[in-house]
Amino acid sequence: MDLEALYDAVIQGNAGAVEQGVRAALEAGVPADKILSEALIPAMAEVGRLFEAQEYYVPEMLISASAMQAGVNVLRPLLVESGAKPTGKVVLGTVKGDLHDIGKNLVGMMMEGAGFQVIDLGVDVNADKFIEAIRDGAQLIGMSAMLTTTMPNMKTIIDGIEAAGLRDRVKVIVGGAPLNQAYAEQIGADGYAPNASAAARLAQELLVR
Ligand code: B12
Repeated sequence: MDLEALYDAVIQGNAGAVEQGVRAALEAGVPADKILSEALIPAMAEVGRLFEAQEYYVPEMLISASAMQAGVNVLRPLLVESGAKPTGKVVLGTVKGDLHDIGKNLVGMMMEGAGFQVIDLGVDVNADKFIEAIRDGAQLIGMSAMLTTTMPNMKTIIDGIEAAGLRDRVKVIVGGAPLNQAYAEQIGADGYAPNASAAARLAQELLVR
């Protein structure tokens, strides 16, 4: 299956075809990051466009998300491959009120691939859980938000970390489709990255230097 057929299979929400297509592409020598960036991720962007155009509704979005996940599961071992000893402890979570986790999961995989120990707090994560993770030794936290309505919760969490007296113990990075560098600065984060590989590079810059 070529990358275009793979793209279509995600949009159609055909998890079996996506899984097979990813395996076939890998066997044909297509690199894992190319399969992600040229088929799976653009397909989800198209699903978002279809949702906005009211051609897709939440169930279709969910079915496409599962299909994408089936492909990502095949790629996972290749993305996290790293012989290195952990270079730092990273804690990730999608912020309170937000259930989108595909992007965060990819960030986790790229971070593991870059040699970090990654602890994933899941979705709908509040300040208390991040604070506990910092007390447990997290050196960097990465927050994800995909909704304009949940973005402000990132600031609430940063404020909570500050109020707990822990802000200078941890680096905070943020990401998700509605965010940008200016917003990250506005809420007092240490950095923003637009995609998973940039997120791993940013974590390295902030921690390993
Ligand atoms: C799949 C999907 C869903 C699935 C999520 C399944 C899952 N397990 O994640 C389901 C069906 C559950 C869903 C529900 C909803 N969704 Co939705 N969803 C999407 C969709 C189509 C794709 C998101 C995705 O996975 N993209 C692919 C990944 C790889 O990209 P990414 O998440 O952006 O992540 C990358 C970067 O952002 C970055 N990154 C991400 N996190 C982090 C974190 C850090 C620290 C860093 C540095 C970087 C980083 O790196 C990632 C990898 O490169 C988007 C459309 C879109 N264009 O994004 C809409 C979208 C986000 N959803 C939307 C909406 C409105 C909803 C609902 C409110 C719909 C409803 N009426 O119920 C609900 C909200 C549920 C909730 N409380 O969270 C809107 C948001 C609009 C807005 N401006 O707020 C969008 C944009 C669709 C649209 N165009 O209208 N959704």
